[in-house]
Amino acid sequence: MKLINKALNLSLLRNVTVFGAAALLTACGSGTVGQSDSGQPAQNTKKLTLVPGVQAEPFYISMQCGAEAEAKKSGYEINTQAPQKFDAAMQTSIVNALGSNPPAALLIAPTDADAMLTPIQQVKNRGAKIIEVDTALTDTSVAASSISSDNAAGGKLAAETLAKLVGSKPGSVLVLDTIAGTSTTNARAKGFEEALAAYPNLKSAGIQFTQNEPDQAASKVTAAIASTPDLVGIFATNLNTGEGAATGLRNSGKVGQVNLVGFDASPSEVDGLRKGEYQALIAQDPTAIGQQGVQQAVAALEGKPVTRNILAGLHSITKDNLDANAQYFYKQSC
Ligand code: T6T
Repeated sequence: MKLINKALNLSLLRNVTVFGAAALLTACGSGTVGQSDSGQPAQNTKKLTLVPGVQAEPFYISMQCGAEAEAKKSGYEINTQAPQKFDAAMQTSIVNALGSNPPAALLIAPTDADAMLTPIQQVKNRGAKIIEVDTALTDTSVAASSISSDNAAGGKLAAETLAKLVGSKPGSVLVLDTIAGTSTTNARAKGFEEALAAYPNLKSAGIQFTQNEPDQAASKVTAAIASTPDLVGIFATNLNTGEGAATGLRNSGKVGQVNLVGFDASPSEVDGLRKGEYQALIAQDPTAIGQQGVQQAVAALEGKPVTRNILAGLHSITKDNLDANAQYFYKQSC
């Protein structure tokens, strides 16, 4: 099956431009000695911190690689502090610890669109610029800029891709989401379900949450196969749900019989696509998200124009165009 490789190249969602206040550095004056007017320690004016959603995951590793390369180019330092799990309480501890010594800018992938508001706002109150990378807060007044994939469009692209794979065969389709409150995967699931309505032969078997745990995704797939004999497709909204779904299909002996469309392009997913466990992947461009995040942080700090919303590219990858899309495979190290 030939699928259109739909590249939504880095484009501007809305051309809303804000001019960041010039970073005025004063060692004394009305503020505390040794602090900039923004409230940060003066020695931190070239320091950026990246707080991803979770540690040691290829999506965020690729983002970190992009951010580090861009920071080096711009003469900034960046350090990364990632929670052990994709968990708002764990991420809050990391963000709270920045409070007494805030970086000039915090690049963050909020693990919960609402629960992360207070800790992030507190870092902002201490003078740091806030840049959202990948996920976002519901409250759009906090970040100077947000860089992400167009996740609703990604969900729609996944539905179109799955519909082409299934053809005219009637059947049910299951969506595996991560955690309620994750802005990205929730938007993908919603975009998928809305687009599915255009295909009368495909019936939704609902959206199941997996807590971003591959094991939970695997057991949801095994259960769905047992309870839904006409299951023809699964949309896994991120790499953990995808990796779990592939395990579930293997355990049930249904590889290749139930179409699996995954999101992301981790080494394990790419390997699974090669082996026929997945029929398609929607790859994001986390390296570009990291690069753009740093560019926007630097612009905000240097009083240059900042773009409020930036969309990164999405790429539909199948076995047929796998090698041509190798540049979008996620990395395990920089
Ligand atoms: O899909 C990415 C990311 O975009 C999402 O917000 C959370 O999950 C991933 O990190 C992949 O596991």
